[in-house]
Amino acid sequence: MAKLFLGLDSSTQSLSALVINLDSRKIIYEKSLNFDRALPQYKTQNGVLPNRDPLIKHSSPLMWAKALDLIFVEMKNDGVALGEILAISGSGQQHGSVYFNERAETVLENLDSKKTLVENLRGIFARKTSPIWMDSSTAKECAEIRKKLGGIKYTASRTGSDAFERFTGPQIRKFYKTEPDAYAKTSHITLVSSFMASLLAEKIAPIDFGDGAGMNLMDLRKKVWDMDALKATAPGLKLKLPPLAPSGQAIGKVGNYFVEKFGLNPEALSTVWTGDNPASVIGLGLSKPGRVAISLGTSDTFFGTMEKCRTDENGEGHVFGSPTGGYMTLICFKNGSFAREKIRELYGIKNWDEFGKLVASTKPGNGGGILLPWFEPEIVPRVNKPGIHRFDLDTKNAAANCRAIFEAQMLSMRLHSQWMKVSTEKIFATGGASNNVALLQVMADVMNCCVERIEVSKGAALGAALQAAHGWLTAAGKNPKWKKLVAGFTAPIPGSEIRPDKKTARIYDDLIEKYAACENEALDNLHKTI
Ligand code: XUL
Repeated sequence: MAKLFLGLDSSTQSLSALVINLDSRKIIYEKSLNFDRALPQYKTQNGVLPNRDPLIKHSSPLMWAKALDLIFVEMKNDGVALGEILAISGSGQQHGSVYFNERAETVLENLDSKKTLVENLRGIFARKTSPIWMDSSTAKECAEIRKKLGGIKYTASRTGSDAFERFTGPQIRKFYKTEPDAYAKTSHITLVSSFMASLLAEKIAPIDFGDGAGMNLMDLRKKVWDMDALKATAPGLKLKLPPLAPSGQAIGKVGNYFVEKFGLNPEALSTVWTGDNPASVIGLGLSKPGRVAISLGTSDTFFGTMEKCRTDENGEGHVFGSPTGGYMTLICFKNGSFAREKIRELYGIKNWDEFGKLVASTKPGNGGGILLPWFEPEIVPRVNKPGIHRFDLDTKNAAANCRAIFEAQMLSMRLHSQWMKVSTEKIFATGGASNNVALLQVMADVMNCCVERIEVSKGAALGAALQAAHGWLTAAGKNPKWKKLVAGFTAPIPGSEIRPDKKTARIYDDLIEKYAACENEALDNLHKTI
């Protein structure tokens, strides 16, 4: 029997499945199901339910459950040898939360395979919708929690991050304050990751140290629920939270529902899921500190692993438990591809090829021209009042503005990742804009580091499949090593290496000072106008 492992990734816009064969070291199946297109009855836009308040971003846990049913139907129809899968793991969009009532445990233990998952799960939610990571409606609750925990530095050093609007603790606090009756009727709170794992295991699944650190509720160093943080968030919270556990740890056998309905092997293991960023650490082969990934997606993220736990005193970056052991860092810049697209639109640039050509036609450093591209409220640095700011930059010069936006995004990453004190020896670039060579050259020069491209569309799902394999080997008493396990699966795209130009890199050593000064000036002005 082939050694097959299934990884699922429940992201904002889609549910993806990826199957690996550990013997042949091949990805043998990949499928993605887009929520808006496959499940229009839930009326989401890009996976989010419409809301009049632009700060509120919720989604539907029933839609995620429906997608789980559908992806198994797809796998079965596509002839995936479901009976040969030895273990399943997964990853979910981070921070989102699901609220169960007291019926949930019994219903989960008795899922009826003659019904759909949605039919089974009706009536087990204490809150119909789930706040997700894009929600920024909890500024007040963040301030309250931060104050009770002793300020930014202390909150960050204790829980891994300052209190952030999208983090689960502030979201729970808002729920408790605005819907106290529904909060009182909540018996279990899960994350997106542990919700999906609970369906597969047919019992409330643990939360792992990676996703758990995205809640402002876990003591990062001790890896237990932090009683002060819990108290600062909402009363009686400890009883509503599942236990914490390492990702990939076996929860038990996969539930009967999936065995009877889709022909899964009754001996297959169901394991603890993690967040999509922690899973990508595995899927991108970042277990070695010094290798970082820059993902140029909806939001741009910068992440990598750290052996020692170090947190950001300024409270901009995050530290999570890494699924490969130790810690991982993550900095999330909200104005990623959206801001790049805005500039493209603004200057009527046809496509990304042309955008890249314009960047390449200008000189590195842009003659000192700087653009702060905060089209949307920004996470790093914190900007609540969107707007763009130009310094020594001609608004009419399209090419200079194209260069300026990407230089600013890279300079900002360099500036705001200094607290990690990780000396970067290789950057793996992923995400939509990473196939633009002109942009990658700017990345290599600003960071003064070699950049290689790696296919990320499957980064989290691949990480999840490898995590399933790791969990299965561990449960079998083996002592799997991550380096060996991921070998062959996580290679960068051959020939994609871009080296920094040493002379150009020096230009950015100077420009970063000016960038920091411009950022400070813009932030000072913003604070004056708020
Ligand atoms: C990380 C974050 C996002 C989501 C996207 O803190 O909020 O990257 O995990 O799914």
